[in-house]
Amino acid sequence: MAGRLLSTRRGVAAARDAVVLPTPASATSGVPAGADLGVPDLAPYQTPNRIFYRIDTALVVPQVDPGNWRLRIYGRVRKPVEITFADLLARPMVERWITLCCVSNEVGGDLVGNARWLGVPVADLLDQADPLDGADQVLSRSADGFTCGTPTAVLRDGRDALLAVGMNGEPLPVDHGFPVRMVVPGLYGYVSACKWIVGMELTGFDDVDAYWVQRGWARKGPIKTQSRIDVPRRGREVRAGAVTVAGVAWAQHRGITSVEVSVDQGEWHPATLATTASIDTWRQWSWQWDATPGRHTLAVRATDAGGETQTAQEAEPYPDGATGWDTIQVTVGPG
Ligand SMILES: Nc1nc2c(c(=O)[nH]1)N[C@H]1C(S)=C(S)[C@@H](COP(=O)(O)O)O[C@H]1N2
Ligand SMILES: [Mo]
Repeated sequence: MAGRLLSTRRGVAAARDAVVLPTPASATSGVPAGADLGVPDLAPYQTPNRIFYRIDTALVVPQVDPGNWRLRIYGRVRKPVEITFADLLARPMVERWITLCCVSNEVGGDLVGNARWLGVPVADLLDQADPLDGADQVLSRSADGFTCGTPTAVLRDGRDALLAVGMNGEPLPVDHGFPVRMVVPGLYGYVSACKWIVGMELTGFDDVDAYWVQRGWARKGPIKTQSRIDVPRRGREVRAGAVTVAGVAWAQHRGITSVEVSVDQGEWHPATLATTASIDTWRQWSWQWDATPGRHTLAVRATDAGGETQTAQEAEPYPDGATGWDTIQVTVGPG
């Protein structure tokens, strides 16, 4: 049994190594000029695969052989679809920068990352299946039994919802869903980012609850606007004088329009925003602080393109995402 598991793992790793990713019909650039401020300890614009956060309900990472992989689109559709991995790779691919985040991320937490994904637009596959009216939920099924429920309308509203096969220029890492996963800008992972996906059932939100919804999390999971202070690092002492304060802010598919910092509950100072590939990713920000000796509290808040500023009201991640301002204590020593 253990021997078979090991050989399966080797087989899937070898199959992954053999995948040749197609050239996208619609490509994106590398890290855009000005998107990465290069501040030490600030999360890089592009999160490398090896440090990208992971959330799995499965105790053992599923090993899915792309040679046997099938995606079935079924349920309330006029034309059920079944495609192989080769079929999927032969379809026109798009490449996009998309920031993924977890609903269980605490304010200031690190369950968020930004990658360049390569994949097939979900909308094209749904069009082919031709959903029936009233099929308002796409229930994605993973090879490990996990399910995600995504609003059908969101998948068809023109955003870059992808069935991804590539992450940061390589085939999806096994841990991140090889051979195929879904990625949807603007929704938390638990309602959209199904890894090791093998099925998409068109159904209704009233008919079936997905995995985390059965455990009390919200049916719909649009992401909340968030911002985080990365620099100075928590607990780090700095010298009086010019101190760089920096972090990231995200409001996928709405976009971040401003970030502000406040010292000791004083006035809000506008931070400088880095550039970004699109409204579907986080943005780095920085602010120059003229720090005076003593203990200080720094807080950050972001405003999205809808004009909504993050609320100060603190909420737990459960059941639909944390709110509140990331706040850190900094000790400033003599200059
Ligand atoms: N099969 C499967 N897909 C899954 C999950 C899971 O546990 N199993 N977790 C979801 C959650 S809660 C999130 S936030 C994202 C995380 O994706 P990552 O592990 O690649 O960062 O995957 C989603 N897709
Ligand atoms: Mo998540």
